[in-house]
Amino acid sequence: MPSPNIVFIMSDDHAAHAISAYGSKVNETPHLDRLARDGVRMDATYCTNSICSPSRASILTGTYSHVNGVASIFTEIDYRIPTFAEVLRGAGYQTALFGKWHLGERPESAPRDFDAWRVFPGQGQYVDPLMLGPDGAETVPGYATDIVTDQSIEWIRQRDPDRPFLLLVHHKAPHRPWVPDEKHKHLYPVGSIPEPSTLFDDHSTRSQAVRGVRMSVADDLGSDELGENLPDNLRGPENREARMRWKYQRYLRDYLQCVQSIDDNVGRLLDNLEAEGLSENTVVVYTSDQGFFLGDHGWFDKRLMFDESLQMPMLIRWPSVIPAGSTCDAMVTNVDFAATFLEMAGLDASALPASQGRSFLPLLRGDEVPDWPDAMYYRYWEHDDPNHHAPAHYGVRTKEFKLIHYYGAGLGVPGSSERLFASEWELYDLRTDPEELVNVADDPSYADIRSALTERLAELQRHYADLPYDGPDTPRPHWSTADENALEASARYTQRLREQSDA
Ligand SMILES: [Ca+2]
Repeated sequence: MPSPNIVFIMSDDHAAHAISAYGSKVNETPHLDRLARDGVRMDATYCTNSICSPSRASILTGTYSHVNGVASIFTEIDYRIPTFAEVLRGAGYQTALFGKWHLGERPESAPRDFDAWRVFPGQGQYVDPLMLGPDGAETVPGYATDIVTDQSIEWIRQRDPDRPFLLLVHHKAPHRPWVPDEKHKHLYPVGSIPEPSTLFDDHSTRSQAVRGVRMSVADDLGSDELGENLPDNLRGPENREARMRWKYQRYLRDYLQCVQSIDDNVGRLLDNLEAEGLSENTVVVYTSDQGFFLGDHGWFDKRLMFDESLQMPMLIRWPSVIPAGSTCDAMVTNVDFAATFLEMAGLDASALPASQGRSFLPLLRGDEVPDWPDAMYYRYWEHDDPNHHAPAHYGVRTKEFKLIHYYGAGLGVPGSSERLFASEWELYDLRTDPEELVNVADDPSYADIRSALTERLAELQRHYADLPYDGPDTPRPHWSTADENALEASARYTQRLREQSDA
């Protein structure tokens, strides 16, 4: 069989629980569901650092943030660590990238290893976006999700049909600010959207570090993001419950309308592959750079290790290899993607020597893999950032438990603050508490389990050559582009937020 084409569609902040194939209670995504019906639904794909740039760097290089140097949104890709796109291109693949990059735009960090590319600077814009390419910058009229799909379809049309291709389709949607396309503005009207069961989570047993995050839908989601001013009668602590509900409906309406454009455009791309006769030997992947809180626990945004943020949706279709309508509940991470794509292309993982991932292609075929890992390691580095104040933490997730250490230090990561928080732990029993509502870290009946998980966490840190936190003098990894640029950007951002809050 000739090497397959790989179409990797990645959206930004699209949680699995906003896809009907994953049992969404809030929306319908018929075209994404086609992928699940014709391929495999991955039920335990996890992000190793739940935030945009770091996830993208981990996917491209098959490495954790402390290896590739992209620990926060203020760091940039460091090409001393090779990418799977580079390896595939070297093996004869045609390569292209359209959409969000978010790993730097300077010559040192701009996309390379692509025969064609057009990307949004930074987070990008939804309407008439500016796009950068090898020949400079240009404003492209239209709606971002349509544009990225148009560019992808056009590139497929003009490719060399005698060689396999890798196409990265990176949507900006549904990242903030949620700006839907006109044609979806009638969907999911205010008042119609079911609320999550944990919308009013009181966080009573959680760490102080988690209680301090500024990601509350009721209290931290601003009118500028919702595009509508909060009525006066919803202000004040006595109106918090009504305010939560009011903001939740508007937040989800806008978010789900943005998702609907992705769904339409995935359908358009699948139809195009069909029309080109490419469906059979093209791997189509749909994922998002991380999950997102959709009012779960009263929050928006991501960063934390709770499942809504940790889980990445992942649907994969490859008709000649993957059984249609299958599901896979083995734990895989975004660090495993690169090795998997190389194996799909018939290449050895040693082609990417820095990779810390393992190919999960055998799992996709439906093979039993007895020694597949039953635990994953997570680390969030962007400590106490000026906007969300999410604490740095690392942890281990198994099928049954999740242990998290909030160690409370920035360790020089661009975008982190210098404030040190007290060391705190959380433990969740996912067997009895799948919604992660009751922290049992200090419950004596869990002492043995906590002890075993602590050892497991240490093992994983040794395995991935990461250092546990051991006080403010803990050695600091190298942060890519080191960077005057990233540090300056971080300082400018902090200053801007200060000015906004003073104003
Ligand atoms: Ca993201």
